[in-house]
Amino acid sequence: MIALKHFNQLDNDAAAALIAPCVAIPMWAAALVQGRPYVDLPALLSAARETAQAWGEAELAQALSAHPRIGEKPGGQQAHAALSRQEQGAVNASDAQLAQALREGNARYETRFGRIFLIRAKGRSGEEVLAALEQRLKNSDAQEVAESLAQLREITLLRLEGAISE
Ligand code: 2AL
Repeated sequence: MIALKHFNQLDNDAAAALIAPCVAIPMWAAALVQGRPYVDLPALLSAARETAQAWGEAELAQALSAHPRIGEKPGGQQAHAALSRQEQGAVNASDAQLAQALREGNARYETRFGRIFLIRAKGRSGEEVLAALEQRLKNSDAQEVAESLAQLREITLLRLEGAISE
C-alpha cells in the first residue's frame, strides 16, 4: 500500500509498475500514470473507472491471460498470483464436491464462450460463485462479454483501492 502523494511523485515506470498487477492491460496503467497528479483518492478512482469504460473484447482477452480459473488458486510469487489467492480466499478448495462442480462449470463455460469464466471473487463464497456461473451460462454472447467486463472492472478497482491509499 502506498500513499497517493507518493504515487503522484513516482517516475512513470515505477508508477506503472505499481498499478500493473491491478489488470494486465498496459494501456490502462499508462493512462492512469499520465493522468497524475490526482488531488485525492476519489479523483484517482473515477479516472480509473472512466478509463476502464472503454474496454471491449480485445482488452478482456488481454486481461484474462493473468487470471487463474476460479478454484485454481495460483502458486507463485507474482503480484497477480498473490492477489488472486486473496480474492479467492472464501472459495473453499477443501470441499471436494464444490471443487469438482467448479471444475465442470468452468469447462462448460469455456466450451460455450471460448474464454475463461471471470467473476469478482472477493466477498463471494464458492457456492455463490458456482450459482453465478450456472446463471451466466444462460447469457447470450453479447451479454456475457458485457458481464465479464463489468466483473473485470470491479476486480481492477478493488485491486487499485488495495494498492493506493489517501
Ligand atoms: C479471479 C481472480 O483472479 N480474482 C477474482 O476476483 N477472480 N479469477 C476468475 N477466473 O474469476
